[in-house]
Amino acid sequence: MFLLVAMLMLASPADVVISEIMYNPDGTSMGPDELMEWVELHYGGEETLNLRGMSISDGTNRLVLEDYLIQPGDYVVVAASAGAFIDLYGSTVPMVEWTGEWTKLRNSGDTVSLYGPEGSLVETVTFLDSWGSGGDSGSPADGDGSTLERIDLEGGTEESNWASSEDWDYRIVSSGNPLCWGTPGERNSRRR
Ligand SMILES: [Ca+2]
Ligand SMILES: [Ca+2]
Repeated sequence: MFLLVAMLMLASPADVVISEIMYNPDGTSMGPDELMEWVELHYGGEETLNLRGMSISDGTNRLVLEDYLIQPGDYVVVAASAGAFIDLYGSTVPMVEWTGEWTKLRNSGDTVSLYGPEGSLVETVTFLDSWGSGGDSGSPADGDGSTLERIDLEGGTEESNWASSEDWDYRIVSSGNPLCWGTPGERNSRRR
């Protein structure tokens, strides 16, 4: 019984989810894909977790997360370029460092897989550039500055659980851009 309780209290990489994806940044207002792509993770566990050794892959490239203690309920950003990200979003967004090769995310759609430190698959998101379009012809997440946001963080990775991010007012004011570049490090605008 003690062992069972102890196991339940362990922080688990399985409680980390991919919560937001910037796969096709707006080249005009943000910058090129190779600098401005990013992925946000959310941790739904109940004990502090070190993300070290967890990895993200698109099936070709793999990046491995460095030491980062994430608290229950928190978000953290994995950015293609930390410097470019901070230039655009500021330095207050929580970010985790990584080694390896950035998982260049195809703008036509791609697969993003999250792995535990032992290499076990946590989850896979296979998105298309039509996701988040809400039935319209084009999705704001496909190059217009929005991200793909996971609506229900405890829900699945299927299309119906993702939407394009909505505007953030202060960014509209400060940047003059009609879109917001997502909600990195924060609760998703489309979260349910
Ligand atoms: Ca891309
Ligand atoms: Ca977010």
